[in-house]
Amino acid sequence: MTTVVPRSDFARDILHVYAIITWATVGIALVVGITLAWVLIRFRDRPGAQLPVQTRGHTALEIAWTIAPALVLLVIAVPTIQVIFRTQAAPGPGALEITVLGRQWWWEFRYPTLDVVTANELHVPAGRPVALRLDGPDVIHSFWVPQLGGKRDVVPGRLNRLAFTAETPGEYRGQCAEFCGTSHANMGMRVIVDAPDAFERWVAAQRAAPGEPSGLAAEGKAIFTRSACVGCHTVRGVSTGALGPDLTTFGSRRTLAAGMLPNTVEAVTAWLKNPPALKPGAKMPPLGLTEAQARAVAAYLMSLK
Ligand code: HEC
Ligand SMILES: [Cu+2]
Repeated sequence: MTTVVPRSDFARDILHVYAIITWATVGIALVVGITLAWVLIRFRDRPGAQLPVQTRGHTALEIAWTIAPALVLLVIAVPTIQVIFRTQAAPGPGALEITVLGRQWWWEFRYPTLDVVTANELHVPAGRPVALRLDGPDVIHSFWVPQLGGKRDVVPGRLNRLAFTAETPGEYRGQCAEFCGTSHANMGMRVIVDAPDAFERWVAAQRAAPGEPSGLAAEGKAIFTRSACVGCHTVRGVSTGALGPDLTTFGSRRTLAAGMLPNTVEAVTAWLKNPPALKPGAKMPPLGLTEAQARAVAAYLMSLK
């Protein structure tokens, strides 16, 4: 999770500017440090030393130390502005459109052209530009996946865009980068860059109708459908709530609660019993499920792949 190992065109552009600024400031630090050391030694007070020559109102000096910083700023500004324009440009045709909604304290990802909705784990194909539309219903968040792109703010009522082409399949961690309340620090995400055929398989799996569960999972489904869950969560074909993450293929996610916990039966069971105990401020209330009920519902949710 480091900006200095970029894995997209966007992240490479950012690193380029970052490198220019780093080397420019290293150079300035050296010049200033060495000059200071030289002055301290050369003009130090010695017994019987004369006062050094005093300089006042030296026009050439004044001009020099006005122009030098202006040049430094120019060296930094030109590539920075170029990169700002490049990373704001509209993505080319063929880009995959994805809507990113920042919510307290999780991420929703919608693929309007593919009819897929998921949360906290964004799948993108390697080598194809993706065009993110950043929007959000509550407060300001910031989308940041150091190796791929960002930071770009997610501002309610204002559409921001971010486009990048991921280069290498793998899993990349991201984090909300704008303080947004109690569990801001727990608002992580994962971007999973798939090879193109693996991405196609993932999309097909997301769109497939969920099978009918059996055994413990069937019990869990019965509890789910008669609980408040259905008012907040969508499971395609079962419920249409919109306050919490879409759970249609919850079992295919690697993590739970915006990257906080591994997606295991134990963690899901603990989560269902008392979400705010695991994630401070979580906007899912404890629903009074017993251990056995929570296990059954966890079995059901894990079966949704
Ligand atoms: C008042 C609305 C509400 C109700 C009722 C509710 N949830 Fe949630 N749920 C949420 C919200 C909001 C989140 C996101 C919490 C977060 O990560 O900060 C969430 C998260 C989850 C997650 C984790 C999803 C993920 O991908 O990380 C699961 C699983 C879940 N809920 C299952 C349930 C079940 C099962 C029930 C019923 C027993 C239920 N929820 C009832 C709002 C609700
Ligand atoms: Cu935040």
